[in-house]
Amino acid sequence: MEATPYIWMNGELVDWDDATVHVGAHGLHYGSGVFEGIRCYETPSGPAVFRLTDHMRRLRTSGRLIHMELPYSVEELVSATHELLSANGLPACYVRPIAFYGYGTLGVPPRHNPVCVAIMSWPWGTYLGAEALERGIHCKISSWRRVGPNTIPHAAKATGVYLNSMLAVLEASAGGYDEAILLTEDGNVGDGSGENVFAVKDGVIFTPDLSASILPGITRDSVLTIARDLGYEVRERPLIRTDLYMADELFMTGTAAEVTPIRAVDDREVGDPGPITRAIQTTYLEAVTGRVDRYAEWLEHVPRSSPVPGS
Ligand code: PPE
Repeated sequence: MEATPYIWMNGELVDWDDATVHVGAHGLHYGSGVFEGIRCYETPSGPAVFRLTDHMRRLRTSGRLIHMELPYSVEELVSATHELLSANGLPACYVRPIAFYGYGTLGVPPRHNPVCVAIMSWPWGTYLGAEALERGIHCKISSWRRVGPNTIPHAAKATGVYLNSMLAVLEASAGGYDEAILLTEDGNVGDGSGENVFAVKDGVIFTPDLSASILPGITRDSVLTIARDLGYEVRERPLIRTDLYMADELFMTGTAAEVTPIRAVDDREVGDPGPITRAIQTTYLEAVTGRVDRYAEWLEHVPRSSPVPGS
């Protein structure tokens, strides 16, 4: 990862190298944290963060789901992000807020552990390789099940949940695949290791509904709006693995992955990205880069000048 000048940490900007944590931090031992993945894009009217407020809302919701009250409001987190991005001065970047139980007592229940909050930003290119957006990727149904709703709240973007994703994606890449798709405990299609999954059949777009232990993706939500605006029928309902095998088109969505076509699942070829995938991908990429007026409200522009510490 490429270092940038500053990280926002517990209310102030600190130098990248100074944003450190004690090894006794609760979050390190028990995965008791929540985080976000957000992208800031270069637009004709300057850098803009895609749905920043919605991401910060989800961060606080994730916290509540694991009994963690964040010490900053959504508005404070939004302005902290603005402060960081104008100090780092990158035209486009990935933004990673994280909140976790810090150093205090050690033991499973966090009793005297402060809630630490940090926001990092750094350049992050395509998530699944340079060709992924253009040509599509090969996926493998994982032998690991996605965490169930009665295991860890699946709507929480919690750090500990990503051990589940890590096992799945390592298994997929060891088998020569680009990405894993995890089924839910009851055998329906869940999420990729870091994406939501969509299938197209006979012109209709399908995606698992929110009860299917998926993360309520903000890209998913944006894509559902875009798809309906483009005139497509969208159905949120349970999908099984053979729905993926028999789909006309498949794609994944996520902040990092954007709209990534899938060309095969379990070596069953879906083929080159189809017209619906392409239309949605094109509109999404135009929306995030400020080239469609209709979605201008999704873009939260970074104020041009904020004081930079020490200057
Ligand atoms: N499901 C999972 C499991 C997931 O991690 C993500 C985001 C999504 C769906 C899509 O959510 P959204 O970004 O709101 O559309 N994964 C983030 C983390 C990636 C990482 O490797 O770290 C992301 O895309 O930023």
